[in-house]
Amino acid sequence: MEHSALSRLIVVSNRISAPAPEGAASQGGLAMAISAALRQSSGIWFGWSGNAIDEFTGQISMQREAGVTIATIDLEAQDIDEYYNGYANRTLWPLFHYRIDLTQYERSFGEAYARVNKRFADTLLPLIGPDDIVWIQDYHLIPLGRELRERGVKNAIGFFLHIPWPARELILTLPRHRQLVESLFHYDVVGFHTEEWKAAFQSYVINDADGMALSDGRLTAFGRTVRPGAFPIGIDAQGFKDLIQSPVAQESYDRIIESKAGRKMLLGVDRLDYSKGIDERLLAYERLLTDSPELRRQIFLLQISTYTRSEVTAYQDMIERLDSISGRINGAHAEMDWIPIRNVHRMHSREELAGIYRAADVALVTPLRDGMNLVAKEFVAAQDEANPGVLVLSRFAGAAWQMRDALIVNPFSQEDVSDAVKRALAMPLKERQSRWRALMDGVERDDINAWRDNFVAAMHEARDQGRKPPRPRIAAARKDG
Ligand code: ADQ
Repeated sequence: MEHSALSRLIVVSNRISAPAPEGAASQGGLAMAISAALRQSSGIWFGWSGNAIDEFTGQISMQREAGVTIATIDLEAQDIDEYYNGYANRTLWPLFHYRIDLTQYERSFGEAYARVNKRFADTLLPLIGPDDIVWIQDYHLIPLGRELRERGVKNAIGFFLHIPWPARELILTLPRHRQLVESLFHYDVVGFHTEEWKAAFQSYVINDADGMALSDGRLTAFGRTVRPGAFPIGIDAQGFKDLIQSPVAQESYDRIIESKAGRKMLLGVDRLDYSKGIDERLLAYERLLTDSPELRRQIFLLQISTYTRSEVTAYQDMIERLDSISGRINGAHAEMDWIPIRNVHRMHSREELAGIYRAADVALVTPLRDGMNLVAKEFVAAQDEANPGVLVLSRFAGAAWQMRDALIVNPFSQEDVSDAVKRALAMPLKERQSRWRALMDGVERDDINAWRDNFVAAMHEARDQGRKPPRPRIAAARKDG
């Protein structure tokens, strides 16, 4: 791809994962991919520092880390409470994950969301050069494009949503839903993980916003045109394979193998979140133990769930529920030398995780709704091709659109999940290998770099199209007439 030397990439996200030195083992895939693109174009990564201050100043703190310029601002405590813990994590997150029962619609949250997006726009504006391309990430910042346009920014601006786009019946419950969707029409490109989320967006636009789909795939509504696209995110597949070779990964692999004592290990790895279907997974596992007593003592489940978003009550309730379900199952089924569930809440390094994935026989990735789900891809990348584990994957994860060779399940059905686990445990080596090969080919092809390059190319294309001289009027008239 040839881009103008003056064209820098500016990435904006709520939080920034600090870039580690190039190739550093513990860097997350998204941070790695974005940092690499920023390095290439001498770009900037802009976001909230994570710090609270008494009164917003708009002061930007600039740092260079591993060849990337990081620009951060501090937010007021009230903003963090109402915008981040409020509108982002108590309103949009549950609603977009189909949990209308957990969604809170408080006017103060919506006001803070608008206020913080204006603050982002005001502080970001002076950093944007005439040829820069601006790429905004995720649901915290949907209105930022419109705010920049209102301040005169004519640059190509793209937006990528990391979570699902919900069905129109759900988004209609959001006060001022029209305004939120209208904001997306100020971008040149709006990206989703899958065709399903894109279609749900399109369905709202056509049915509820009097919009129209053009023959080239763009959508028009609100007097504007946007290009929606499916850009499935991937992982740093090569980097993940390399992690397996690290001493830390080897050590965690050895520890698990030793502690398995010849048993088969089922594995769940999740951020502790109600969208991940952890309770439902434990109940499906309980069902398996009850219905297939011959498997008792032959298997165990290692469930690693890391506590995030501790400010939000729904998450505090979750940890109690999870501990109580796993405690009950262990109490009912454990024997003096066998515990059916290892329930772990601590955070693991990426290297440790790689070793744990490799030692697992079956991965249970069973979210009730998930934009993509990278754990599914990491598990595949970590397997030993001579003896790979089996992926059981929810049909409601964006990843199910790509990973067709997994055992696809309905996470709401305990029987379905329990049957899939039985099938995975009994799967012959040849079938495990052929399914794994097909999955791994996809993980390597559609990796994080492909995701980034495709999106950045779409933004460049949108910018170049915007710059083409207008077609002569006579030609247009002839075509129309
Ligand atoms: P998340 O909801 O965070 O991301 P996911 O895609 O599964 O979900 O990514 C989780 C990441 O955290 C993985 O890289 C995983 O290794 C790591 N992780 C989870 N538990 C961990 C633990 N206990 N210790 C260490 N690491 C752990 C959002 C969307 C997803 C979408 C991504 C990327 O919700 O649907 O796939 O963004 O777009």
